[in-house]
Amino acid sequence: MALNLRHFSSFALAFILSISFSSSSVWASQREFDYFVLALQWPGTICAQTRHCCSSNGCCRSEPITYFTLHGLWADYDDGTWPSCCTRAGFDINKVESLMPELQKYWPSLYCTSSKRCFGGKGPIWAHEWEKHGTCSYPVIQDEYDYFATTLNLYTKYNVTRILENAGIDAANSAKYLLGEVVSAIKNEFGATPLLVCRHGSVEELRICFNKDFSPRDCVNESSTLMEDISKSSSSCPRYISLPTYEPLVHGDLRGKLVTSESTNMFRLVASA
Ligand code: U2P
Repeated sequence: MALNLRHFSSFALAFILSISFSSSSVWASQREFDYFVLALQWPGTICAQTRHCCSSNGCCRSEPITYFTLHGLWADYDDGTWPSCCTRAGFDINKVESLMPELQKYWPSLYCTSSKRCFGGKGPIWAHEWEKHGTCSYPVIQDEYDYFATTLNLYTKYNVTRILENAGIDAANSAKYLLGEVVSAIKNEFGATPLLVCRHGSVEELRICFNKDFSPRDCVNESSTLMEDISKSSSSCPRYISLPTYEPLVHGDLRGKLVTSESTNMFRLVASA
């Protein structure tokens, strides 16, 4: 029995060691990142392409979203590449339960298809972003909660929608803004050059970048040698760009809107009686 116990404890020890060794070797397999990209999406551009609705889709809310929403916080290399899926720490929604109201409001999926997870299967956008990018932001970001809390903090601290509004750049279907005007507005307030991604002249993404101590820094620019970044640089935007709005898509889950408009009508009826 004593022998068996000894065997069991050496087996347990070997097992624990192999787990910790394999997870640290995952860290070691991709070198530490250089800087952060905070990627924001413009729902007006993305929702205009969304063809159908689902309850988890931000495009299907009763009111159109007229502020930049979060895409993700990415750990990138200076050469324009990035590590991905660095550990096997799978997304656990329970760990971010307390952040849910903010995540739902500011970090909704704008697509109906669920997102790819690192080691098989699909999940919400948060699972994709944590597993693909968050697990690579060690040692600055320590765990899943830290990843989402840090991202929400940066998003709130550097309110890009407000910065643009203060510069007279608003969500509008007909207005066109000079690309240089948009870049300068961000640069003046944020202190570093952003990167814009456009689709047919509409802003699809706006990215701002940070050093590892979260001080603002310029995003990787067009001089990058990578095709991926060249196609995704501000050069994908024409000289004049827009921040369009959209009509919320209608689906079976729009009871919120019906209730609101019914109650508004009721209020009007009462008020006019
Ligand atoms: O641009 C297409 C997708 O590539 C990933 N990306 C892009 C630029 C960058 O600096 N870092 C980066 O990770 C993003 O992948 P996703 O998170 O969407 O899977 C981006 O959408």
